[in-house]
Amino acid sequence: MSFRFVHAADFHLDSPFTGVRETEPQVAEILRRATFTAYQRVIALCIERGVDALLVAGDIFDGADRSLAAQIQFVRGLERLNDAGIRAFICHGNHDPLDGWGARLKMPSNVHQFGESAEAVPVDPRVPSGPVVCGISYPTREMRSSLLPGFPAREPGRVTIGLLHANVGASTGHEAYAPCSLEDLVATGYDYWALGHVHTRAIVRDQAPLVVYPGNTQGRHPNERGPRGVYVVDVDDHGAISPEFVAVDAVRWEQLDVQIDGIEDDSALFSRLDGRVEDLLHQTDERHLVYRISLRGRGPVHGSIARPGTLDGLVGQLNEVWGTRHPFAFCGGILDQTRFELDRDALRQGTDFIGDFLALTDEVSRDEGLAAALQQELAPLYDSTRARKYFDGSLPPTDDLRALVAAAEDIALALLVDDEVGG
Ligand SMILES: [Mn+2]
Repeated sequence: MSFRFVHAADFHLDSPFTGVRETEPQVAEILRRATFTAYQRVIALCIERGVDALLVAGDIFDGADRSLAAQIQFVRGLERLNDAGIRAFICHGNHDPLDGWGARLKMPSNVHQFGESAEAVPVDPRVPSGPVVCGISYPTREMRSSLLPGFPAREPGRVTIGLLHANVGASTGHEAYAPCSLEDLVATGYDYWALGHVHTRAIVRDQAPLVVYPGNTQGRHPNERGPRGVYVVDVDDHGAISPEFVAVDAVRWEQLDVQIDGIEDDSALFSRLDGRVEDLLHQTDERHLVYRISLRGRGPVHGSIARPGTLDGLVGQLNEVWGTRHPFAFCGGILDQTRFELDRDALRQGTDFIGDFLALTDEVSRDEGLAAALQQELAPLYDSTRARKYFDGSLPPTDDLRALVAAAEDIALALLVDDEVGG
C-alpha cells in the first residue's frame, strides 16, 4: 500500500537568533517568531499534501526546561493534525530528553511519543500489513552509546521506518550523541531511517534503507545558511521510496561574497552591494533574509573600506533600503577581507626582487622557448601518479600554460607585496 509522510527534525522551538545586533522592532519580532512560523508551515504542509503521518526526529525544543510558549504551540500544531486525521510520531533528543519537563506534555490522541525503550508502532492499527514506525527517545541528555541494539527486527512484508536522533558516522561539527555507523543502520534492513541531530540536511544513503537528515527547519545563526525544511516522503505500492525536500524556513540566512576589484568609489560600492542584495531577495522566494557580506579582492575602495565607520555606514544604508521592506533583507554585518590595489606597472619598473619576478613572468608570456622549457620542467609533475589526482590530466598547452603563469603571478605577488607593505 502506498504511504506518504513528512520527515522533520530539530525544530528547536523558541531558540534565539544569534549573530544579529540591533534590528528594527518589526524585524526582531519576525526573528523571534521564526522557529514557530517554520513549525506552523510544517503542519500546513502535512495537511496540504494529505500525508498519513508526521515524523519528528527529536530536538523539538531548544532547552529541556525552557519555554512554555514552545510547548503550547507545539501541541496546538499536533491538534491541527489530529483534526485532519494525520498521525504524529515523536522521539526526543539531546535538547529535549524525557527527563526534561518539556517532554511531558498532554498530547492529542493522534500522537505517539516514543519512550526510552525502542518499540514498533503501526501507522494505522487497523491495517495489519501497513507501515510501522520504530523509535526511541533519549531518557536523558547524555546518550553517548548507540541506541540501535534495542530496535526491534523488521517485520517481513511491512514498510519499516526507524525514527532516531543520532550522530551517524561520527559527523564532524556535531556532538556524538547516540553514535552509530551507517553500516549499523543498513544492517537493520529497515526501509527508511528518519534521523535528526545534524542540522544540515543530507541524504546519507539513497537506497534501501534510505538514511536521511532533513536538517533543522529554521536556520538560527550565520552558519546555518540556505534553505531549511523537511522531506515529504512517498512510499509507493511496490515499496519504492522518494523523498522530496520542501523549504519551510521563515527567515533565511545567507552569505554574500563581493569582489571589490574594479569598483571605483564608495557610491559604486554601495550600488554593487545594493544590486547583490536585490538578486538574493529574488532567489529566496518571498522569504525574509538575514545576510552577511564578505568584501574581498583588491581595488581603489580598499582605503576607504578600511577607515573606521565605513562598514557600519554601509550596513546602515543597506538596512535603511532593504531592512524595512516586506519581506526584509537585513544585513547582520560586513567583513573586510580586501587588500590595497596593486600597481603592476610601477612594481614591474622596480629594481627589487618583485621587479625581477615580474620581468620573468613577462618573459614567459613573450618567449616561446622559455615557455617550452617551463613546460618540460613541469612534465614530471603532471606525469606523477601521486600528483595527477590534483590535476585534471595532461600538461596544459602553451596558451593555458600562460594562464597558469598569470595565476601563479597573482598568488606570488599577493604574498610578496603584502608581506612588504603590510596591506
Ligand atoms: Mn538539534
